[in-house]
Amino acid sequence: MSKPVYVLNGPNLNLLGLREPEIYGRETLADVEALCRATAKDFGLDVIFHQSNAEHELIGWIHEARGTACGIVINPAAYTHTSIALHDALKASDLPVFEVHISNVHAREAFRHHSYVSPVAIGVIAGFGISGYAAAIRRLAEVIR
Ligand code: CA2
Repeated sequence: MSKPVYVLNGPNLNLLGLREPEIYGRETLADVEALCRATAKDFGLDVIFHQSNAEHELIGWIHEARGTACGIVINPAAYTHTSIALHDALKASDLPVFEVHISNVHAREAFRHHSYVSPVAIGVIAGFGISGYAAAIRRLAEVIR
C-alpha cells in the first residue's frame, strides 16, 4: 500500500471562493480537495486533506505525516511569512515538501515576498490558481517514483 500525500492548508483558506475572488478565484476549498483527490488518484495516491486556522494543528498534522506520508503539499497561507515553527516542523518531517500559493505572492505586498517555508521545500508554485495544487501533486509523484 502506498503512503498518502498530506495536503495542508493554513489560516483563512476556508474562505476560498466566498471572498476576494479577484485575488483567489471562485473555487472553494472543497473544489481544491476534489482536484487534489482526482490528481492523486491518477498516480495511485490517496490524499489526507486538512485546513486549519491554528498553527499548532498544522504542526500536529506535519508530525503525523512523518513516517506515514509520501510527501506534503502545503499552502501555509499567512503563516508562510511568519512561522519559524512551521519551518522547523516541515524540516523535521524528512519528507518532500511542496509549497503552493494560489496568488502570485511576489506581485503583492512586500510582506508576502518572504517565506519561512521555501527553504525547506523542494518546489514552490505561486500564481497558478488552484491548479498549483495539482501541479505540486504531479511533481511529488515524479519525485517519489
Ligand atoms: O496565495 C495564497 O495562496 C496565499 O497563501 C493565501 C494567503 C495569503 O496570506 C498568502 O500571502 C498567499 C491568504 C489565504 C486567505 O484566503 C482567503 C480566501 C478568500 C477570502 C479571504 C482570504
